[in-house]
Amino acid sequence: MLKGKHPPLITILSGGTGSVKLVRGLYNQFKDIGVISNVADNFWHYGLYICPDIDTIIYGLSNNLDKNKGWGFKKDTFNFLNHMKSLGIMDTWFNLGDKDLTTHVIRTNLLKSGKNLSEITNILSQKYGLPIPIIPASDDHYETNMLTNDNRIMHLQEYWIKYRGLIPLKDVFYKDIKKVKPSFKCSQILEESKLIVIAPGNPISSIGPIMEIPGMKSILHKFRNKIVMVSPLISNKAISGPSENYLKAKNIQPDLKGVINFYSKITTNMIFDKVDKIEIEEKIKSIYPQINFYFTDIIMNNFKKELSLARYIVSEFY
Ligand code: FO1
Repeated sequence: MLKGKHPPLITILSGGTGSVKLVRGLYNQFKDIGVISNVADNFWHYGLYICPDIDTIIYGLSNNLDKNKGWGFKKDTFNFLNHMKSLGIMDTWFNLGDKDLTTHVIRTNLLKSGKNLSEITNILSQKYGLPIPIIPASDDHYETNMLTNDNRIMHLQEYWIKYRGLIPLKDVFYKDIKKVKPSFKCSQILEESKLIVIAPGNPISSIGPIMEIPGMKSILHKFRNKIVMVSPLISNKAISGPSENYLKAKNIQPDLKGVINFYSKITTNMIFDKVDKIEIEEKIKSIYPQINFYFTDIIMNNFKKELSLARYIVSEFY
């Protein structure tokens, strides 16, 4: 059974540091929400299972997120990592804070005791006082991998953090996704929700891995009239992060039209920034007659703006 009221009214597909702002805006004024989190950025590090997107949501909604970085625990210390660095035996490119480390130790131990990721996420989010369902898109492990121009394959985290996203890319793919199923709660909450919001996360590394789970696109297509996508781009540029780079690597036009096309099979409602109204209405709208376009201020660079975008979504679509 899902936690909270039944059914949750709004479910957000979320991943990465951009999504949490909208999730926080909705949570803070409209508690009855659920979150489906990307899991393809999960990875094993020092023998620990790390789920950055799930943790960003748990920390973000419980007011424990380091808001400057957009990830990790606020005011965390790095004693463990610094000592690791001083020993010089293992890689230390992934910045694990001491409090954050607790989450990964607990999660890894619970996984080893036989619990699945949905159960563990539920235990952690309850401990952080969150009364809403935070649901991994899948309980199975699969991962976003990058194929570089010089034919190296590496995990997204290694590409983005160790190599700072600077190596030219040939492709991005979701390793092992064919073996993966949506988590039980994920399918259930999509069915029950009145509104599904696609957060302004990276289409390739945050939302794409959810959409590409076998069976997921047809579920989303069925619910396309109750789905609304919030654009990750403004004026053809990513609000933050490497969206354009990853879109190019997937041969998707790295601009508004590319994003509209990417999401056009699974939603009929898209929200863009006001500054893009003229371009979309004059050049793109007629190509996608099935899409309803909405325009508002979508930059969430402070808490007030997170709330006001959330309020706009609730007032237009609920
Ligand atoms: N992002 C960074 O750019 N550098 C880091 O060292 C880093 C550490 C880290 C630790 C825990 C965590 O939950 C997230 C962390 N992130 C870091 C963010 C993470 O790489 C991305 O936000 C997501 O994976 C994007 O989906």
